[in-house]
Amino acid sequence: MRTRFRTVWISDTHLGTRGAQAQELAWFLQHVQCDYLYLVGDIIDMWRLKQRWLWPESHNTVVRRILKHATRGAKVTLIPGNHDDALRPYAGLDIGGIRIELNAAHRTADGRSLLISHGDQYDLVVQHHRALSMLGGWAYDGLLRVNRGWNIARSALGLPYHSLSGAIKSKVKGACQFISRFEDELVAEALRGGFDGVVCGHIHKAESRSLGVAYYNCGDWVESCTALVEDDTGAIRVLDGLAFNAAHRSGAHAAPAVTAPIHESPHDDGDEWVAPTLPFPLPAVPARARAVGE
Ligand SMILES: [Mn+2]
Repeated sequence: MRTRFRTVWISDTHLGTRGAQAQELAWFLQHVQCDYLYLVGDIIDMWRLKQRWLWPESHNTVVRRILKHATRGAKVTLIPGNHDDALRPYAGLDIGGIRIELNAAHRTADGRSLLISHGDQYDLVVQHHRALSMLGGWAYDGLLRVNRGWNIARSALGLPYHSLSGAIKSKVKGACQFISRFEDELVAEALRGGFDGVVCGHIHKAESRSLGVAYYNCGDWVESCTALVEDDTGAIRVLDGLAFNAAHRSGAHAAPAVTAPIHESPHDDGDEWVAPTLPFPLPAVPARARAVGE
């Protein structure tokens, strides 16, 4: 049984890293149904994959479930982030039913227009100090490893999950200033473009609030496991993916879940999958486009 939303946004899944919560994400993707699915950047962590190849089967499962949404008729849009900026030259192309765009515009059910962007273009650290931000990424990965050890110890003692790295980040004053600066830049960009709001990712901090225009952040699937969802009235909220998954596992979502008919075979559980036609060889990338995201 799947829960229907009009739109689902996810970002910062960082597939290809050990921190990626691929099993939870695959479960989530299997149990939602939507008309629009936006992948708001840092979906595949190509920076890390370049350093060390890591691709467990669960990461493949996530990719299959995303493609499955496209074959079921959802409009799937991928907006590359800084960790998957190698995809930026392919903006404007359709690959396996997934539309790649540098930024996108979304019209909500209640008629609002939203700018959708990963957001790193508005992060001055990433923009001008790529080497520095990669070092930051390395430090961040170290923190996540510590966080995993911390929570293995906590669960052994019967204590609930606690995000150590989240707690440290939210207490660091510099991080707070960095985050509010990032939010201000994105809100300003939305205002410049005449949008009613902005949807982004990048800083791994899920959010839904008004900063003059609506500011939505998808969060991530490394620590917090969050998504943004829009219902048929146009209301958008942050969804706790782990709570959603737990409710589905316990059957709590079973009855009222899907309101719209799903046209598919009763055995369509999400894993059997027909390979999409890829436009191989991929078209040559114009030299100018390569500069994007550097
Ligand atoms: Mn990012």
